[in-house]
Amino acid sequence: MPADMEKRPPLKLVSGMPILGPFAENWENVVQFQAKADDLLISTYPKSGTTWVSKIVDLIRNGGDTEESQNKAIFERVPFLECAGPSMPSGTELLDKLDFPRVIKTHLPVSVLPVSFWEKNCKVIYVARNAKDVAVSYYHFYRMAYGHPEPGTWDEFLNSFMEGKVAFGSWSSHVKGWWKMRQQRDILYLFYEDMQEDPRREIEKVMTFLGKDLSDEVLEKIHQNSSFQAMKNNPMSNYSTFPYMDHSISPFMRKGICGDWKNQFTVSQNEIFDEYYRREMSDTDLSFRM
Ligand code: A3P
Ligand code: EST
Repeated sequence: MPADMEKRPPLKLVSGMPILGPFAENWENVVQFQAKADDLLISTYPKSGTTWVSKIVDLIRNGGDTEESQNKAIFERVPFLECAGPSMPSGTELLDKLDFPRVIKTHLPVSVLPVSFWEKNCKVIYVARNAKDVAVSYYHFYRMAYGHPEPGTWDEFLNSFMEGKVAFGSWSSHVKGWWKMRQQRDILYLFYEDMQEDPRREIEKVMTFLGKDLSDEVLEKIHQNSSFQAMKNNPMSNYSTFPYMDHSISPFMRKGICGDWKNQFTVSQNEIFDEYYRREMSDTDLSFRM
């Protein structure tokens, strides 16, 4: 870890949204970011399948060429717009050097997305995952990725999550905001649970959205190469080459399943969470499978 890095800096607020300390320092560059009309945006709340769908998109775009997809790590092929930290290029710097057309990752809610994405009418792929599995996955990510504040105990983290006092704020506002926006914009709204249920079907949805037509053979290759095991074993997609993460605490590619929350929530936490969930989701037709 570089000497100039504070291991667990506090979150900061940008336009009312909590964000990682170093990200807040670079915020002006994010606000000013100039999207191009052919940029493809991959948007998610953290831990909802961002890396998985990034890998699928990357493979579809290069026609299933696994060699090309291997020449750089996924976090370099699909730069993270608002990312910034000591001794590393920021997301906006990486994007300025990237060949067009670009694929861009973001965790920003609709309310703070740089306006140029709306002005240029960029295509967006949004992935949502059920709140309970997101909370569990996020807790383990906070533990392993320095740069996040101390998560505290699981119970403390779960309370912060329900209060929206975690990086990127409230899960419910995020998923509902993008769900509403899909009626007005060119947004493909996917669910992690559907990707688990039938990855081939969801890969085909992405292919159609990108205006591509690939053979069954290529689609099968993409399916194999984007499976949990293949990505976990692949240094270009398992974040093992990324600094500031301790995979011995919890690997980035952790479990990759639906319903892991059942191993983490107590009966009482589950009751409290269900109450929170009913409250937050009473004003939307968006629904999740747990
Ligand atoms: P778990 O912590 O539940 O295992 P993100 O990329 O948005 O940070 O999301 C990370 C989560 O997606 C982790 O969840 C990770 O294991 C899971 N994931 C990543 N690639 C996957 C794949 N190919 N199939 C299923 N799950 C995957
Ligand atoms: C947060 C969410 C995410 O989906 C990916 C990453 C990669 C960049 C990470 C950040 C994160 C967590 C915190 C850091 C940051 C780079 C420096 C910072 O310490 C590890």
